[in-house]
Amino acid sequence: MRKLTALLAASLALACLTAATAMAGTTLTYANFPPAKTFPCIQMEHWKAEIEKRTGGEVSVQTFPGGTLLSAKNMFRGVQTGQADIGCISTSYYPGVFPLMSVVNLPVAFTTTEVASRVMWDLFRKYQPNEFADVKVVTMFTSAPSQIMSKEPVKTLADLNGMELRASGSILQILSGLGAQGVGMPQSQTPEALQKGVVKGLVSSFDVLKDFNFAESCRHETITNLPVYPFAVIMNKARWESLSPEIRKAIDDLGQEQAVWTGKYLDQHIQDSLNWSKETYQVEVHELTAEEHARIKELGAPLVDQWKTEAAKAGLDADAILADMLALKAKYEAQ
Ligand code: DTR
Repeated sequence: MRKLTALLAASLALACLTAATAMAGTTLTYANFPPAKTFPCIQMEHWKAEIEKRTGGEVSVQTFPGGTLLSAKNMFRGVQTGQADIGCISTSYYPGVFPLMSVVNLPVAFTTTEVASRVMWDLFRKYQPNEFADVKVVTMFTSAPSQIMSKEPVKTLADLNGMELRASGSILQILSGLGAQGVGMPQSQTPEALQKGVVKGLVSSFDVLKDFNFAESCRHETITNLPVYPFAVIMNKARWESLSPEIRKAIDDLGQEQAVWTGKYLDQHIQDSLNWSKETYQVEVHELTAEEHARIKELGAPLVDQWKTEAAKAGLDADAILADMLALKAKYEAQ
């Protein structure tokens, strides 16, 4: 009898707790490093709205753009330790930490963000890389192909000689091959570096001309089609495991859709941003010759071998991963 009473009391307590949790709902904090207007934050707000809708308001997401909760470089650790439930990282800001997914940062001439983002997500799903073992991956996407934005014109590659340009990841090495001086830093530090003259321009996708108003100081844009930067949205593992199966399903169902949505948004926004920059600041767009594009390609080639060596050191089947990436790229480009 006493056992039964205890059991009843325990079930009652559990029922009350469950009801209280349901009433209180679940709040998830989501940290991001760049300002609210930029595409990593636009996609964050889209994800928030979708998850709140799909869970019927049971989940509410509290977003923290602009590094207000975690900065670019603290993001990975901050999510692992639970300072934020969710965080958005640019894997290129963590050299050597993501041996598999950094394949997406290689110079393989992605032409759209949508294709690159689809490829990245599929690769992640297929390989479930160990580098993300300590966190739950919510979605992935990339930036658009990278171009040069500078104060002084870069009309030919020779104009790059000695020019300090902010970049990250594989692009730094290509820049040094071109005679420029790459300065590695997260995007969120670029406005100050440009303003102080530490750098004379940057290498990124054209969305930043409008979203950071870089068009005002960088009136010259040179089409280089350098690599895309990979991004991952990650969640604290224990927090993930504490969520109900229904909430987890809503999050999982959104993974690929979110990657595609972000890709489409950015592809369109690149065009809008460039048009806006031409109208507002009369920026000039410079095209390089076919020979100069070939030179850029040549400088990128050793990066593939370097990536393979690093990936093999991390115990990965580099050839298979690379072949899969190229096959996925071809498949989505054909669609
Ligand atoms: N090009 C990468 C990624 C990137 C492109 N646009 C934005 C906006 C905000 C943050 C990052 C990015 C980079 O420059 O870091």
